[in-house]
Amino acid sequence: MEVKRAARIVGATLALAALAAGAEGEGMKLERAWARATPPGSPVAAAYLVIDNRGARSDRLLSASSPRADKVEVHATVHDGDVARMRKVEPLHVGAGERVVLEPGGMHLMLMGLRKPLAEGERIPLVLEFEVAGEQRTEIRVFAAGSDEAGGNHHAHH
Ligand SMILES: [Cu+2]
Repeated sequence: MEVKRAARIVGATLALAALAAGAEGEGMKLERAWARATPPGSPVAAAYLVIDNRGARSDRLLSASSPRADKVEVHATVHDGDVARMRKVEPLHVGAGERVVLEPGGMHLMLMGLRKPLAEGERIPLVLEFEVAGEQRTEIRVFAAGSDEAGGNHHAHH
């Protein structure tokens, strides 16, 4: 009796673990990663994307990297009177079912120590390392300087 009950509990636990693993594997979606072209000599660029956690567990972005930059940080834009300042966000929390939108005027990825300028039409590899979802890869599409994602003009916060 006890053994049977234990077996049922183990079975249920394994089924749950399998469900969770499936959800983790497909849970984290990186969408619409983009950036603006940078002028020659610019050491930094901001990049934007949507992080959509469709998994059942909340997650944290532990690190970000790109072969085109020495380092990639998550920044928030904080308004201090008329001055917009940037603050490092570490780690970035992405709750279960939450969509975190990085967009001009708000949170962004900061590519620091650019190896060369971002040119319009390029696709820049980007790797995000999550605590639960693990390594997720995407590409940053580079639009003309002064563009928003739709290609129109937009006030830049940098
Ligand atoms: Cu920044």
